[in-house]
Amino acid sequence: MTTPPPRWPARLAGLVAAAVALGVAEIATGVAGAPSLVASVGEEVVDRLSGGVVKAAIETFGTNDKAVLLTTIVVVCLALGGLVGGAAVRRRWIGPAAFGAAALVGAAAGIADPSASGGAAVVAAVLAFLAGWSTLALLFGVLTSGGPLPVATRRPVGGPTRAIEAPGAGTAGRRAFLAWSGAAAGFAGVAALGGRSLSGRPSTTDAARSAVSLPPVSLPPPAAGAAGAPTTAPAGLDVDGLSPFVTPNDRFYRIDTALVVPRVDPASWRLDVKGVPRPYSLTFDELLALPMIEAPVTIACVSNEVGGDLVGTARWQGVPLTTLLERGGVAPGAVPDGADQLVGRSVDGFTVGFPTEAAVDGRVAMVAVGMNGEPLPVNHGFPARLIVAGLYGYVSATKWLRTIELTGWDDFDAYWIPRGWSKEGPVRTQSRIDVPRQGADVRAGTVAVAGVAWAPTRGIAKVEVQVDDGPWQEARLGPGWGDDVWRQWVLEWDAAPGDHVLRVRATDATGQTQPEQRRPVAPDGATGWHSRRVRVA
Ligand SMILES: Nc1nc2c(c(=O)[nH]1)N[C@H]1C(S)=C(S)[C@@H](COP(=O)(O)O)O[C@H]1N2
Ligand SMILES: [Mo]
Repeated sequence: MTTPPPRWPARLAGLVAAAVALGVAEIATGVAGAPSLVASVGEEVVDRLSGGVVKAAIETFGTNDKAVLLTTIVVVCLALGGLVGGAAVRRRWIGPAAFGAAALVGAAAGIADPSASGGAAVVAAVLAFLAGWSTLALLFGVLTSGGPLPVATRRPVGGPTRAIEAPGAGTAGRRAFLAWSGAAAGFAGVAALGGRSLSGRPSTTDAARSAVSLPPVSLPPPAAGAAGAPTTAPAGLDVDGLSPFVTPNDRFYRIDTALVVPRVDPASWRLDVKGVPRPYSLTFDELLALPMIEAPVTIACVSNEVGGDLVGTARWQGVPLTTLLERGGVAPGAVPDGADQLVGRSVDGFTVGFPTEAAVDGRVAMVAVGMNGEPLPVNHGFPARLIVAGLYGYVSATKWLRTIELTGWDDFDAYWIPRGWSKEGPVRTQSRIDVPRQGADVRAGTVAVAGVAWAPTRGIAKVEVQVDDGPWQEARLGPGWGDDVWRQWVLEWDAAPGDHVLRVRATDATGQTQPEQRRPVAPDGATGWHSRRVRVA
């Protein structure tokens, strides 16, 4: 007679087997230098979720959205493993079937993931399947017999669907089971950590990036927008806590759908220029050999909330889009018939689309290879990305650029458009208070209220601050560096004791003042005045 065991040991066995499978997948992808299967599954999840959910995740978790998603996937896998273990007690086939199905999902996600290697994903999935299944069998064996390899004579006679006995040898059996489970879990942890640290080792991309030396800039910045912009940044305002005038690369905001940053080898990379009269392709060296501009531009994310920090300013170096289009036979300044949309596609399949007009109307619009005097950081699009002044990143700023293509406005909708975001994405005028911080306690007397305001391509004409219900007072603007670049601003406030609300609003150089009405980031950028509450003592 066989007594069905309590389900809990079996569930624990399933959970541990799932952990071992995940650990083996990590070590296999790590050795191959390929992205984790968990990350590839995450990429699929991101692509399948509605844009609203993705944006909500970005808003809720900020730059931690990726970590939260990956952790969730791991926890779900472990929980499913537990359920599978519980169910497999009576129906043994459920174990291999479930691990096989999970391996198929992982392999399929790896094959579909442009930044993964399909071969490595399949090998990792097969190894994970074998590891998960055999761990489950081993732990069930211990549960049955008190040993990993059930002794034949102790095996109960029964069909293939016979249930496992309760831990055979009472306390000793339970102890053996827990010991084996602990060992397997420890192995899983070591494998996962090992796999992760292997995959974090410096890649050929990092080496190739350090070997790049940016050529000297040969063209003057375009006349419009950056008019009169000096090449070196003017010194910004010196106020404690105020955003630096030029954002250092390692402090620049990062937004993208990539769970694993694409690591592009510049030696095999090509930029394809399509939809022009004479389509062509450039190597990275050929791109670097073309005449370049350097221009400071403030870029912003459409998901930037009022007062948010998804905005930054850098000196971008690159080849003007006009140069690249003319090389393909487009007449200078012209928008060819039926080619009024420029689409930028990345190596990982992300796309943007914006009016071709914006590429040729004289604003800063380039395939950038340099950011603040360095080759593009990997996180910001190495080896090349698009930068177009005055357009939100989701319609213009393709990182890890692979192709630019002219097409019709109605012939293609880029990544975020079917996910509910506006097809056109001009950057709205916004202003932000950096100091004092929200809820800050400040001492009565003179207090510097300071922040930044931006209206790329239009320029900032005026920034005003209101204290409580008082009159709007004009702030002093920091140095200008062309109309594409934000302005720092500061107001010396004579703060009286009590609770106060500070508000800011900017007016762009066309005379438009930011509207007071609060509107959410979707579908085309937030509106409203940023405010801060402070306590003066
Ligand atoms: N390949 C790729 N490029 C991309 C994105 C992306 O998801 N994938 N996101 C865009 C968005 S929404 C923004 S706001 C900018 C952000 O650029 P940054 O990360 O360099 O600040 O990149 C753009 N380029
Ligand atoms: Mo964005």
